[in-house]
Amino acid sequence: MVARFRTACRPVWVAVSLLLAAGAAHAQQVEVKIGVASPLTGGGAAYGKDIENGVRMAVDEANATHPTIGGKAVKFVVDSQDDQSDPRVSVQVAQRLADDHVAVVVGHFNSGTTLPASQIYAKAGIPMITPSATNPAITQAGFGTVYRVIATDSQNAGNAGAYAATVSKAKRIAIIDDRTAFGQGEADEFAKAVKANGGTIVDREFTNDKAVDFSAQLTAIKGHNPDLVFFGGLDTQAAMLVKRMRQLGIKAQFLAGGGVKDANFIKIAGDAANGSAVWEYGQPLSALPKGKDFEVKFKQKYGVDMLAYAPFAYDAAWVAIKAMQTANSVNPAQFNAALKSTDYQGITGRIAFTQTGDLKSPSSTMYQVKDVAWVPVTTKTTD
Ligand code: ABU
Repeated sequence: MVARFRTACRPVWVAVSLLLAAGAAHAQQVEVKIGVASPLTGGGAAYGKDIENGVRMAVDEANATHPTIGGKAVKFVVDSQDDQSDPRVSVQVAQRLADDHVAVVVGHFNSGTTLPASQIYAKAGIPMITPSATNPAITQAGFGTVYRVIATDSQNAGNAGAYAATVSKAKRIAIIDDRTAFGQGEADEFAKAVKANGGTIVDREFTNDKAVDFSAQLTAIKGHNPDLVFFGGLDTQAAMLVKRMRQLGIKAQFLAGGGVKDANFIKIAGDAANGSAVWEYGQPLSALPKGKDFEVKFKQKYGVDMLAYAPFAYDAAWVAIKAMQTANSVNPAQFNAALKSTDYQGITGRIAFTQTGDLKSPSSTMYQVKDVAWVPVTTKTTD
């Protein structure tokens, strides 16, 4: 009788045991928040979504491996916040992410939002990895928690300035910038490099990042008869600017820095896009072993083409996850040391940090529009 009872009950006990085991494992699973801070509304929203998508892709891949850290099952969760590209909002967002106890933040997109937000993360002891904010000052504060997986504007716009003064042999260079921390900063770095390479700047103008009419500045620039015009600012304004240049009969070479090399620029500038040149951070994805695969996977997952900084955001998220795994801890105070000694082969290339959190071997590439497409011209890597 007893034997019959035990036999009949065995499947039930097995099922109960499995449920209890699953419940215990589930109870032990730790949720680790990965903060993402970028513009999800306003003019920079496409960039912000691109960054968020890059992070989500890394997080989904990491979760699919059923990671264990510190002896506990871990589930990474994205905590995405909209900073609206506004430095004041970025401070509120940073405080919200700190209050949410995120382990790390990937962001912000803009240099102008990253600069104030980085102070809040540093105070909270939360590592921050920007995939896109390139003003050199971001890492110069020496917080010890701030990282950047992309070249700076002293490297990228510096290359642009050296190119303009030497390779392009422009004799009369004019500059216009959008007065943001990024645009003005990169125009400053460009100007510095032009002068260091013996070039001549004949005019420097500025606008703001909301402007849609550049007639006044371009009329002034035209009066100086430049053979090259550099713009410090982002894709949409760059496109409107080059369009207006051609309407006003300015035949000078158009050159820009980062944040311009994308489909949006070509779409808005139309025929005026042809011949435009930019220096953009990193190596061409087509030249990187896993670059093409990333682009395809991104399109399959989200149904849209990646814009510009998704691969950097994806790499930033993986760098953070790997640091937690190396330190065997999701506590920022513990894994920040592992972040400092990162040596990771990402989609965008090798990621290893200097003392201040910048890339040890940053690259940047010049592209030019030919037949309605961006074509890589040359890549420079600093070792
Ligand atoms: N570096 C490209 C644009 C983002 C920023 O630095 O503001």
